[in-house]
Amino acid sequence: ITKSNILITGGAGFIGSSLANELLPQNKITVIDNLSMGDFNNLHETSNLTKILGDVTDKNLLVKVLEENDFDYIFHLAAIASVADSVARPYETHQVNFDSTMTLLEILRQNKKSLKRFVFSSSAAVYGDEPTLPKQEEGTIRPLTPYAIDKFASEKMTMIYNNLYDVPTSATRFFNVYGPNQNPNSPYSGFISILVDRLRENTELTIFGDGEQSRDFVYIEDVIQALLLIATSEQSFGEVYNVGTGVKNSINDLTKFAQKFTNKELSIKFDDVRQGDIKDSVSDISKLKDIGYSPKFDLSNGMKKYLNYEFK
Ligand code: UD2
Repeated sequence: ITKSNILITGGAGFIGSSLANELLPQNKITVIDNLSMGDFNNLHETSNLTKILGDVTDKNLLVKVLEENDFDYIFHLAAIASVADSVARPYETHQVNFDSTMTLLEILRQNKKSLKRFVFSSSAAVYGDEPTLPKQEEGTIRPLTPYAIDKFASEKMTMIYNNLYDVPTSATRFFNVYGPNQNPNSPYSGFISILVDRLRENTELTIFGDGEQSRDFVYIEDVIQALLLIATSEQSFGEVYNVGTGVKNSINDLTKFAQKFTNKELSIKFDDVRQGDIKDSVSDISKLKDIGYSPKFDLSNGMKKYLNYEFK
């Protein structure tokens, strides 16, 4: 994507800021973020960047920003990305994780302007504890938490606006994304960001369960590749895509790898399995491959790059 006008909600967060930084040299970027997990310092300062401190639940703000700009691409990445938080605060998280999507779509239905694509970021959470592996887009959906329900509803609404109202949309289902600038400071932060934080601070790591549970850990650069492909493919209108690597790794293997690579030994406490935790998760990425995706990072390359960045 070049010479485009782009809105990134949640653009100061982990995935949003990485996407913004990738696109900034060649495009004009507007970022909306309430800095609940994000940080404007994640973004490269350039004259192409407009930062708006605000909330995606603020309808007037969204109306104003879309009125004043003519966006070619909108990446809706703002979310309360915590499953547990959605269980504790279902109504508040619904406003962020669903209502904001609906508001944006509705503004666009009334005036698409030059919009080429609206990309919504959904989650592997929609599969719930469905045990069939790997998870396929057309496979069973079993959303078990307010978070998963809101992501699924947002995703479906995003597709329906494409099909019924010709708002050009697509959606992603992220698996476990990791890399630089992922905020480790919440108990529900990504495991890898917590692991790296514990290595840096020499503090105790807690592993919930026996550590044999596995996830499809996908490096941020591959996620950016996927977002750009999905936003620009002619095939992806009204479609949702798994974004992962297609390979799973256990929490224990990951912990061993990181200790070995950094030459540090962590003190590890094993605790009870986290409520609602899924045993194994891995994506089928054939659909994404069909539009040209080819992940550049396996866990070992990705972890090396991330650890080199953190321990430089
Ligand atoms: C991921 C997403 C979540 C949702 C979900 C869908 C992240 C950060 N979260 O949750 O938004 O999409 O997938 O199923 O990507 N663990 C520890 N110690 C810790 C932290 C975690 O042992 O300090 C374990 C945890 O119990 C789990 C695994 O590590 O078994 C991965 O946890 P996570 O929070 O990184 O991601 P997950 O898969 O629960």
